[in-house]
Amino acid sequence: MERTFVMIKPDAVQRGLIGEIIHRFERRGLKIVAMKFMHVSEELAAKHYAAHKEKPFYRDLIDYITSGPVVAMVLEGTGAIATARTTMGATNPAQAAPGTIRADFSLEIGRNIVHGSDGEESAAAEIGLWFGDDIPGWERNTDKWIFE
Ligand code: DAT
Ligand code: MG
Repeated sequence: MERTFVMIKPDAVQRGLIGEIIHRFERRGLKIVAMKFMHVSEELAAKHYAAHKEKPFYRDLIDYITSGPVVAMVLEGTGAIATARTTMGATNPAQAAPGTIRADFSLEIGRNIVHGSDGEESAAAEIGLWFGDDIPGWERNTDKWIFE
């Protein structure tokens, strides 16, 4: 079963949206297999956003993600990587579809409240970086009503 890394960013934590965001993923059927409330070090932020190092917005991005606590999690389910991304909506909330997390709760690209891995490679790398590679699975009583 596919796994993806999701992070509730500092703005969402500050705005009291942790429960609301987790609710969206939970309700969709994605299974939480790891989760922690934590502060992001400069070092972890740099590793997480290494692909964006040369971008003009890189410094702002690092400042933003280290500006307060976040909630990091690993979600599991059928096509979890793409499903989490469609539940989140487009990177720029101005272009995100109504009903997505980003469209419903945010306005600007630099305050887009949630992160989700964008592919198999980044999902594996981000899960390893934030949680290590030994996350146990668990059997959810509702699995057979959500997964065929
Ligand atoms: P996503 O978070 O949807 O995977 P990304 O990986 O392209 O998007 O970029 C990571 C984050 O960087 C994104 O959530 C917000 C910020 N960002 C991306 N493009 C930006 C831009 N053009 N200006 C400012 N911030 C940007
Ligand atoms: Mg990305």
